[in-house]
Amino acid sequence: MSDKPPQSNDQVSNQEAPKKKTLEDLLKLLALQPEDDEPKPKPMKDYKFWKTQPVPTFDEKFSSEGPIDKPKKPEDIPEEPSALLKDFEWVTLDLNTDDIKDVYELLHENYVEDSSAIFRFKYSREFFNWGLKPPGWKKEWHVGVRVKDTKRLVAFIAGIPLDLELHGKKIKSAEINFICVHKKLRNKRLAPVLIKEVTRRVNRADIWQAFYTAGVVLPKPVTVCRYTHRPLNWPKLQDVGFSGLPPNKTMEDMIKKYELPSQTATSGLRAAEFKDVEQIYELYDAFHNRYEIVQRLSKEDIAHWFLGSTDETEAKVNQKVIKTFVVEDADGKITDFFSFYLLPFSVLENPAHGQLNVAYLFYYASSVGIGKTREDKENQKLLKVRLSQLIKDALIIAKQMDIDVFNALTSQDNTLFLEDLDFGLGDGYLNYYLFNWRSFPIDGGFNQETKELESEKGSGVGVVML
Ligand code: MYA
Repeated sequence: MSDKPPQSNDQVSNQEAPKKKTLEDLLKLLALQPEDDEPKPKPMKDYKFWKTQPVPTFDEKFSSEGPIDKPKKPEDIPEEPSALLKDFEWVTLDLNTDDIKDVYELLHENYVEDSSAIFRFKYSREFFNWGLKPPGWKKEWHVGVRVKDTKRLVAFIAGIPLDLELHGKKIKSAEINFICVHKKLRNKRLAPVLIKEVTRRVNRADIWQAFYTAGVVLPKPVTVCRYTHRPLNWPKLQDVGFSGLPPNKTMEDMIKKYELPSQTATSGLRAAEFKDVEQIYELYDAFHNRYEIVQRLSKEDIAHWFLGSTDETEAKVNQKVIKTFVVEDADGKITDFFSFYLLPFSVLENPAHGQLNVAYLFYYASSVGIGKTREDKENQKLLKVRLSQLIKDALIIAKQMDIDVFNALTSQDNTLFLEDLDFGLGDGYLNYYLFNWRSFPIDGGFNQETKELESEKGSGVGVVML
């Protein structure tokens, strides 16, 4: 991990100058991944916690998919959490109250592992209202640890309900995210305690499987995707310290390379509205049959995840975070949609820029891909053309919104358009995990040996996590 702060631009032109942070470093940061090497698994015996959990080992061979633990009942699970050290207490955070502020402050200060401490995820009330309160959310699954005396929040883990479908089988699950331990309490085995507590609470609700992603390698990923990034505002990225000018290129070359038309190209493209929920639901549901692992969404979920909330007033506020666009044809039929969410970085110690605006590709669907598989080469060509146009429009809209960089993984059908739209391969990888479920491996959109995109094969991953 580099401990040098980003250097100014004129230092890059000098061959002897220290290496600047590059966009790849930014992407590692976004992936919450150490800045040095690609994460590698440890020997299984060294996973002191994970080797005790119902997860597959790295070299395990199995011939059928399914749960790892023997079936249990909620009554078999303790009613109370296990004890913490005497200075700390368990809390259930109520994100309808000011607890939400404690959560985004803890994460702002402690979530990002950037040694120069210059870049931090800038979470907001709207981000967590959207990301942690989907239909059916449970207060009990937002678990915190506070210091008894001061009531300061020092650790957090969140679960939300997730209707997963894996290789055609529906699995009622929890999605676990945002585990965070205060920097001063790191490496004291608090993370396993948090994980066990959220497991207890989820099990008490009669749910026995979970889905989660992480930059670190744990036993055993069901798939791995690679981060990619598409600069929209090269000069600003350079200003804040992520320039990485390729050899023999000037700033003008880079501006030209990433130039976009000022207007979108798809006719009938417009912002999604509540009246579209039914049609987005049908489109999303049918399109997602093409993936091996899928998040199934109800109509309420569609309103929440794509319009910001099931409540129209709250949705307007949360639309600061989630942006969805539909394509409506002349007959009023919605043929496609795409969405992206915004999570900026605070930039500390920079006189010109206090914030880096970052967009993340979220879900999309197109009628072009419905009823077809990845093996259908002719349809893949058509889908490539359609998605390239749609996501190019997403980039244009993001640019109009003053977004500086647009990120996407190699999941979904992204490999069909990433290269054509000048997304660069990042050094960050995202591992996908299932708790208490054995699954056959799923393609993640890049070749694990060469690390290159698998443009034709694509991925089987239809789930996007925040
Ligand atoms: S991914 C986002 C992760 N968060 C961050 O990167 C924020 C900054 N980092 C931190 O706050 C801390 O470093 C964390 C670890 C909290 C990550 N997922 O307490 P420790 C294992 C799972 O001494 P700390 C996300 O949110 C590690 O291998 N396990 O370590 C998804 C070791 O175990 P083992 C992790 O650094 C969360 C043990 O923890 C992770 O102080 C999914 C060390 O503990 C990680 N990201 O704290 C959670 N990082 O000895 C699982 C380290 O075995 C959910 N470890 O190697 C499982 C499903 C539960 C519900 C089930 C319901 C049915």
